Amino acid sequence: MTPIKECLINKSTKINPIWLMRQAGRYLPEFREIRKSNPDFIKLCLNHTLAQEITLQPIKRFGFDAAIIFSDILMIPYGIGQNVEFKKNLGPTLGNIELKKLFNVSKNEFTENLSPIYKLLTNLKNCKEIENRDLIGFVGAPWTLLVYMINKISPKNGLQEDFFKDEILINEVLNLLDKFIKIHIENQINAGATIIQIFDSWAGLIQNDFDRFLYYPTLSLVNHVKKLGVPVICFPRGISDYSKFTKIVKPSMINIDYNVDPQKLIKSLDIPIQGGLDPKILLSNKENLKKQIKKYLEIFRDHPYVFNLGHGILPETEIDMVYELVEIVRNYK
Ligand code: 1CP
Repeated sequence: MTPIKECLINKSTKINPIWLMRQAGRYLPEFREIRKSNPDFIKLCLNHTLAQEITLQPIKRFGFDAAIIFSDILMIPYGIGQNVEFKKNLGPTLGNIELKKLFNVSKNEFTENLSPIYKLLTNLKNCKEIENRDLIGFVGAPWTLLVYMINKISPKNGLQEDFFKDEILINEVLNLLDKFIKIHIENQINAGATIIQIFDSWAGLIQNDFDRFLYYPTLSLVNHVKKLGVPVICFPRGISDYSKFTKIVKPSMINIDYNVDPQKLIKSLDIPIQGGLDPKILLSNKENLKKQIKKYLEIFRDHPYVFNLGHGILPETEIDMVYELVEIVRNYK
């Protein structure tokens, strides 16, 4: 059994399990090298040979306990026919939504559009590097995908003023997302994903209607994954009440963000926990890194815990600090 699976069933693990969000990405020189000659990001995600190489890069270097496939949460809007582009220094830009067109996309067409992702999983499943490791498939949560689809650019500077103006559009897009996210989950599991992570990176932007935007849409996905017999990890970044979220949504494991006080949280959570460390700590120094890592490992000493970050690893992170992090986590007893 893999270390993460042991943790999920509450067994004590021989080693402290570890993987990092966004481990297959821009902080790795070997990734940047591939990226240089592949300026079209969507095309790169659909190149299963290169995507496989990128997925395995962090495994070969650091021996993490899980490989997360190199793909993107925005492959779903792409798969249902919304234009998605990644412009340098601008992040993603999405095209207008033509609801009629999106509603006409069939399950087969969507699956065909994203077929290289499933091929990637099928091929990875048989790689020797994946032996005794989990293969993580993922999706964006409905809210976070809704945000990108309607806002059309990253909401890092806030949502567009008229974001909520078209109620009908919002409801229709949420319905579409529930359908196609489930298909994408099912296809990834059929192709070999052993865990699904749901990224709700912009959950912190929700101010009202938590049932409509956060709890029920996520619960619907979590139940779907569980029905397919695979564990599901939720990452509702930036919400104020992880305890309430966990009670309603009941994921197999919860990934906490770096604003959560782990000491307080542990008292109110009885499911396995992942993550927490602020990725900015990796930009400081080794002494501070050790101190901060130990804080999490000590607090979660008697709680099923997978070491990870409180958000994705930053592109400017030095490789040396990642080696140090892995060593500290692996040697901690
Ligand atoms: O070279 C480049 O500029 C591409 C950078 C890049 C990479 C490496 C993007 C663009 N996506 C990815 C891969 C990616 N995205 C993975 C691969 C597997 C891994 O984790 O190693 C995953 C899981 C994602 C998920 C993702 N994409 C999220 C959720 C997690 C998070 O970090 O919050 C989000 C919000 C996205 C959208 C996205 N894709 C890329 C960028 C730069 C962004 C964020 C844009 C923004 O700031 O709004």
